[in-house]
Amino acid sequence: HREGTVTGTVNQPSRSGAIDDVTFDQMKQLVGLVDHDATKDPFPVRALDAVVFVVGNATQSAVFYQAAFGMELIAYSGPENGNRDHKAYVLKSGSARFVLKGAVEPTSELVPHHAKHGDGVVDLALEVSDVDKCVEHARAQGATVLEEPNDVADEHGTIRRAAIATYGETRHTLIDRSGYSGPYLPGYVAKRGSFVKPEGAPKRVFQAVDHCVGNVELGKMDEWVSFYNRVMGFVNMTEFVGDDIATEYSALMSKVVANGNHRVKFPLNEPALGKKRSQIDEYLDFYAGPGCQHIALATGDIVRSITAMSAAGIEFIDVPDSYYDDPELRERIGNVRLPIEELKKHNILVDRDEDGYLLQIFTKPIGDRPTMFYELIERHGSLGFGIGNFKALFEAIEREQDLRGNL
Ligand code: TYF
Ligand code: FE
Repeated sequence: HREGTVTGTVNQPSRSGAIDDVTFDQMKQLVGLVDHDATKDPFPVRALDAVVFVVGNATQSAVFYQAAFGMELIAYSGPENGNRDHKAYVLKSGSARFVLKGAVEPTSELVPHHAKHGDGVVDLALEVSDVDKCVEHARAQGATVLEEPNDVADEHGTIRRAAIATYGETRHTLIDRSGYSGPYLPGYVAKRGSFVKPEGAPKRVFQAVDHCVGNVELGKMDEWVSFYNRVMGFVNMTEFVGDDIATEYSALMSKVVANGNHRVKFPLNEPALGKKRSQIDEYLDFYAGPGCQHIALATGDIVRSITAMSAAGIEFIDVPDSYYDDPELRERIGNVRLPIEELKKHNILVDRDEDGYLLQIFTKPIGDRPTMFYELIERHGSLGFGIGNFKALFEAIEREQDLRGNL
């Protein structure tokens, strides 16, 4: 899937309401796009439209994402503009958009959802150019259609939308926003935050969402890989974690699917039997089912991003000194743009493959439950996910699990 031409329209939505702060070339660097002829795609995806969360307190989470993730508040929906059910805050950073929803009415559907799962991702919304074509294909391939294609309009124009079910209680809303110029969706009003960035803070902590990882039940990974292949025309990426890594170091297996040009990448994990209870089992227990495990945020300057987030109180997984002191590390990674001392100081992991290298780091879980966390990733040509780091990373994650009383 490296032949053909990059369409150039992907992630360059033409109207406002779509996120267009990052150029196609920057995006190619940041998230590792490949050439793809979208005309033959049965389910053409332009971009990740938004990551939608249900949280216990959206008003406070909106401040958290401004303070700790450097995001900018751009839109809002709530009781003041006719939405009595919940408050929703829309934040952006570069080409990435997050939507945070918290119940206002005690009878809101968000209340039981949050009681069951805690804070988490409910929707990985996708921007598509033809909602009806996508839904027709998805239905023919056996997908559950949660919302039939329909128009929603306000004074800024019309969007067309639908939704299909994916793992657990997660969905993919499909949105064509080509006829819309509002700040997000009908029902939302433009809103700025009063949060003021600290002196010296970077313009942005991250520029794009690189990938969104799903945790599914034991034995279900291949079914979900096949779902994305059949229903959404996603292709398999080569990197995967097979049995041997799983049983030796950590108890999980992982495969990655992506849309044609790799703008949208969804790794899928399932637990495997290992020495200790799998980190995926821990997630499934505390999230009460399958769901989104981590979101990787693409940055052009990982040290700046880590520094800004740490200053705001975000904690990252500690990497043992032995990772950096291993004489084979230099051999494995070759020349990278930061000295090993600098990588060590910031707990940054490095991996290299035939296309280049990547730098990555992982936060501790960001909520009360040991469920969702974030990754920062700085790509230099590599299209991978850091497979060379899995041993060190999983051992570090297991140490955190131990502290939580995991056996
Ligand atoms: O997305 C990935 O595949 C990497 C590695 O629990 C990873 O970020 C995989 C599973 C996991 C933590 C990190
Ligand atoms: Fe990742």
